[in-house]
Amino acid sequence: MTAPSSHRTSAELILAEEPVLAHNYHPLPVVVARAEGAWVEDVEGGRYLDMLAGYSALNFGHRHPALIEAAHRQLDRLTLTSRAFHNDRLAGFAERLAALTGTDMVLPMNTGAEAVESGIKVARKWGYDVKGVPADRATIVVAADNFHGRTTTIVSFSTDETARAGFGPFTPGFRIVPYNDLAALEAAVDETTAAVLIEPIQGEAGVVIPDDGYLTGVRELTRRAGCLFVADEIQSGLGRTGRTLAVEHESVVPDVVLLGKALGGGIVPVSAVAASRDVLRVLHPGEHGSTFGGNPLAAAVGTAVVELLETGEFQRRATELGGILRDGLEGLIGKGVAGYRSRGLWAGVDVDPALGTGREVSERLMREGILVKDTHGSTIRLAPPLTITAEELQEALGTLEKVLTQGS
Ligand code: IF1
Repeated sequence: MTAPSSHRTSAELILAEEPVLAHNYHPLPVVVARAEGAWVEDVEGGRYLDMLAGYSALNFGHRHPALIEAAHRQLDRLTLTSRAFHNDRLAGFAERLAALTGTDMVLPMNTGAEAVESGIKVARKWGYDVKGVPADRATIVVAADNFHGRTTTIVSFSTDETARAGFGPFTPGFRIVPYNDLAALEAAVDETTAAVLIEPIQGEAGVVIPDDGYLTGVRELTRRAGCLFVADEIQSGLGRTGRTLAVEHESVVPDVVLLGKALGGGIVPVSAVAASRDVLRVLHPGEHGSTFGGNPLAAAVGTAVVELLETGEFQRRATELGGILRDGLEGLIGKGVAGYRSRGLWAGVDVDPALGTGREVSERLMREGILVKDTHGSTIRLAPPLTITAEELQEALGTLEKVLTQGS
């Protein structure tokens, strides 16, 4: 008779996963049991600073009071109707989200991948119905080293073999060009192109920030070519870089904005495609949908998230604390940090490979009470909740320096 899971140790709980949980992840050996703000606590009571924040799904920290309150309130009223009926939360959410993102129509979905897939379908349909691309000939141009999700269509245009191998046959209609290369992008766009789909900053690639002017160039190029600029802000958006949307750093307004992760406040999956009516009006009843898309619980939490972002507080925090993060990383150059890229409270840190792989450094940091996630090779990603305090951030940077210089 095994102990109830609430009394098992981390090791016992990790072992219990072995036979019963698909091995599609290699988690750090920590079993989280509770969390608040920027802190998580494991089953043995160990506390960690969460410098991953659910890959930017926890921009407002774990269990932000306003978001939890909105969820509790809605749980006691109504959670799901399907879109076969109206509900009294969805229009308000769509209005507030459209205003926040400078768009005028919203298609509510659930996961980021669903928002990307919906964005692809809307762009193709816009290509056929509005641009006049011949049937089934629409192309969409994407960037190498992209990450847009895990569906078979999305991995069809991934350049990461690990994400693609064994999942073919793949969806046609995508052209891949190097990121941050306007000439290559120009050469790939033609009369069949419905859209250019890019991340304003490439997350999984290691927080790769394009040259100043790249996003402006994409905007001008897609306008000249008469195709849509679709910005995947699922990870870069909602305050992470110090602006509501990362494209704002170049004052660029895409045709379509894809949102997810933090839109659900770290409580429920909420994603959306936000665009002008000219684009989203290509969808008619019965042509697209989702059981849970736009459900009242998601809409209530999403509305509370938008209200937090309307204050500008989190964007300001990401900018101000991002300065501390950048100064801290700058001070570690040559002390185990080979290089870094950062914008707001988001950084990709290239650790000196001689000190170990990203995974090894992540495990050392975990033992010192800091949770991060490696991306590729020796790069680790730092993306703390935007609610982190300056003191907590300094503590995390101090621990990073200790791990890199003392190799604990
Ligand atoms: C994993 C990282 C990976 C995203 C962008 C769409 C999606 C994501 C820019 C899809 C999701 C997640 C997926 C998760 C780990 C994480 C991730 F980049 F954030 F680190 F994988 F690359 N667009 N990113 O970043 O959203 O369907 O997951 O809600 O798959 O391991 P989703």
